[in-house]
Amino acid sequence: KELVFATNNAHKIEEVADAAGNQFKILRLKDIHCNDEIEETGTTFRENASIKTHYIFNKYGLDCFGDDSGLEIEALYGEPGVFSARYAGEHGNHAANIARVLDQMEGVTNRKAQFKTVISLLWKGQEYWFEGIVHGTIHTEVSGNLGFGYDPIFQPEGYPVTFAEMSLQEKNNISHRGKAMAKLIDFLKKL
Ligand code: ITT
Repeated sequence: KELVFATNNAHKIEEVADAAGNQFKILRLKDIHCNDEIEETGTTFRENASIKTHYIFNKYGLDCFGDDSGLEIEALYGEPGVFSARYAGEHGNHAANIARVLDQMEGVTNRKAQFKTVISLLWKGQEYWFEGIVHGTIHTEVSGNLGFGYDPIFQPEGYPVTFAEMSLQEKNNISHRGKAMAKLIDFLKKL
């Protein structure tokens, strides 16, 4: 099975390729010669995941899946949420996004947060969704330099380290994306 993964995020590609193993072949946007930035105008992860897959299907007619994800912090009423990639303004400026979160969380005792991923799959004209959540807490400073995005300030429940201090495989075993991917793969295997 061949599937296009509708993302421009190289870290997501790495994690997803690892989660998929050799069970199906993932094509990157550059493999189908697509350099487009897909505009995310939705207000939920589900809507944005759907926007990504519909864009690719409408333009190329290919089966594909897309991942929309983000960090939801309880004390910030679910922010940054769908704005995770552009919380400090500029899309994908992870250092600035982390700085803004740490700033907002200064002096806040409730450090609870969750990462969430919603995957949209467009398969033979039908859409399916798969979700994954991991609970954890927000650190008061960065630790670790692996992973991407908010990984250096997110400590998953039950572990003594942040996602940025875990190998890709360790993170995939417990992460929001790892869980959503496991559901997607399970579904694809049954087709
Ligand atoms: P695509 O839309 O092209 O897939 P993106 O980076 O814009 O890539 P999102 O719109 O889903 O992806 O934004 C997700 C943001 O949430 C991402 O840029 C990170 O800041 C954060 N994020 C998502 N998953 C994460 C993870 O596993 N670890 C750390 N931060 C994550």
